[in-house]
Amino acid sequence: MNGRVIKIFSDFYYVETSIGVIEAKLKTVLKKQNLDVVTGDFVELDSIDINSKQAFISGVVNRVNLIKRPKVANVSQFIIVSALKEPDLDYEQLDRYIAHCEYHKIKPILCFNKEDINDTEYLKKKITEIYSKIGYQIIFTSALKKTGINELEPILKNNTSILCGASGVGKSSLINAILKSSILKTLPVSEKTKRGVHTTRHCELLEIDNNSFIVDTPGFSHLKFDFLLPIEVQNLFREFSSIDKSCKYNNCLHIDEEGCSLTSQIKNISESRYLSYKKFINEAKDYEQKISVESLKNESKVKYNKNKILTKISSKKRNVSRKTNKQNMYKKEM
Ligand SMILES: Nc1nc2c(ncn2[C@@H]2O[C@H](COP(=O)(O)OP(=O)(O)OP(=O)(O)O)[C@@H](O)[C@H]2O)c(=O)[nH]1
Ligand SMILES: [Mg+2]
Ligand SMILES: [Zn+2]
Repeated sequence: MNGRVIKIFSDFYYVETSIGVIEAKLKTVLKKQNLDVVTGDFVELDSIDINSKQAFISGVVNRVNLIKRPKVANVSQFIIVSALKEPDLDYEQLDRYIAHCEYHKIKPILCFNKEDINDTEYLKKKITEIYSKIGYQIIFTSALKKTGINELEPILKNNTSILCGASGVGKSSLINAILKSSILKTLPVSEKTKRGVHTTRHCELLEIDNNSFIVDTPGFSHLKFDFLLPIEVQNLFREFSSIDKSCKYNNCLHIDEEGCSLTSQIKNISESRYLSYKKFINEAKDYEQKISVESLKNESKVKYNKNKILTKISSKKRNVSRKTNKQNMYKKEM
């Protein structure tokens, strides 16, 4: 029998199957292989006890993808949730989430919640201008007044969607509205700041229907771009592809290089997006610096050979080896 892991609790894997949720443990062979089974994995079950609904996991189907934090496999899209207000919309944080989706090549849907709060019309217009223009799908919702939920439902159909976004934007409230239950705990923003923690802490696949799942997350705290080279950052911003084509330089960051085509194209890039871009470039520059320092250090590091310590001397200072000497002599004779 096949199924899908919907949550993990210590050694127990809860697997959704055609006969309901089965409580499974890993078969010893899998443990020996050191195979990591994560939430969202499709698995094969063995030795199923129909009465007690217990079984063993005997195999894991190859994953389409794996999100590291929270650990979820086979994700089809991210729903990036922001609040229009309370807390205020944070464009940089939103761009971080979007850029991460681009990096992982997973589709993002931008959901702006709390549209019931007064005076959000201007913001909605601005958001549409920035993000619709570059091809992102946008929806406005209110988990409180249950508006926009009917727009969200078809997007979630037949998908495994992860909800992400800062604490207090209403991710758990939205899921409760979608599932028409109060399954997830929510907390007023003021209470959250007092406690300084997310209300949502665990990771579970919630079933909307047979083939549609949604995952609540406590947001991602570490989203810096300190693992990329500066030149790679523009791949995470769709609107830069046109600049990249028109710029005469090959390795241009399009920041302040003289003669860069950015100045003629700047109207195509929104101010807040460009600010985020420059910020991420700086993070990537820190990374570039770090790896260049490390490679310098490695150059003169001691080396071990058959338990003997060899100190590596830079090639310029090293004497020419006897072998090379002989070869050179041979060359001369030729
Ligand atoms: N006015 C209004 N308030 C909302 C809406 N959605 C959620 N809230 C409120 O915002 C607060 C935070 O909601 P949660 O659903 O706990 O937020 P969360 O994103 O799950 O937060 P974490 O679990 O901490 O990451 C609660 O007080 C909700 O009642 C909405 O559409 N409108
Ligand atoms: Mg929550
Ligand atoms: Zn350029």
